[in-house]
Amino acid sequence: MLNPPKNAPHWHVLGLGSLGSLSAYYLLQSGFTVSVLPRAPTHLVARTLHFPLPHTAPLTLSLRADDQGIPITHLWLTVKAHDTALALRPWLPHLASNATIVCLQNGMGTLDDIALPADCDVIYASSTNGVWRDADQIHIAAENTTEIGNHSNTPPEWLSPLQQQFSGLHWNHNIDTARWQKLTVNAVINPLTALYQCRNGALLDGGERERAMEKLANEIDQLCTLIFGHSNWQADTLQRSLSIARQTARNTSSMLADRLAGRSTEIEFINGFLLRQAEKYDVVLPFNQSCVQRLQALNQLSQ
Ligand code: KPL
Repeated sequence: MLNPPKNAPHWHVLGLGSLGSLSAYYLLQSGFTVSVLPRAPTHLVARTLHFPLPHTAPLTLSLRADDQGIPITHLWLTVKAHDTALALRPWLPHLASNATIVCLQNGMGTLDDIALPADCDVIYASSTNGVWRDADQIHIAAENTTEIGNHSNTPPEWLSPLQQQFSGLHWNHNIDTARWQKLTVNAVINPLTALYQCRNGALLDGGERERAMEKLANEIDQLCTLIFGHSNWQADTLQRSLSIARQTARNTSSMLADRLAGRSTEIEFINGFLLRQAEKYDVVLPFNQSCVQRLQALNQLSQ
């Protein structure tokens, strides 16, 4: 572990799923102090997590939420898209007016209806790391890249020490494009892995599953071309999805993991978000719609 950087912020992590746990681990390894926010301020948690990282011996990490007096100046937000409003609400009064919020979640539109402090700085992050959690065990199936940024060219000071531990973490001032690219890949891989109940790599069957990927991707490219224009959207959603499915072949997608655990999935904020955009542009995405409906039905069964 490194020495704490000068004037290092204290980080609060909300959402100890796979990426949240891994982020907390990297923040601690970079020398920052970290607290985990429990789901309700009155509810203290202590978690022990196991990280069989490729470069280190397995290790156990304890995180505490024992400093509730500290205002939240730096929040690492990794709750599931559909849990965001509920998980964040009790902490809103504790957020500093100029808080930095790093939002590392699948999906889009998660903060739309939340009254964040007016001066807070929302930084989005988008990761293609293949990570999953099984009880307190974190499994890293693929260390890829994580783009992080707002619209500024200058990264915050805390990024540099973090980058030394968080492999593949890059500042990207054009984060919107990165987020759309991630969203579209998630919209192809996640619902299909959840419906076929297969790992990412098993979508690459040269047959029915790949044809389903193509149908989703074509509809999505049709929509994104309308939103961004031909010159700004490369219409390569299928190629990017095939490539990520190959790179994360052994991974259980987050949507399949939710489904297997009997939890609600993020479908409303991934393909559901795309359907809401499609409505605004007066287009229909029939195959996306049918995947959303099938997953919504499964969400209802899990409630
Ligand atoms: O983001 C992912 C997810 O599972 O949510 C991918 C990149 C598809 C890796 O599994």
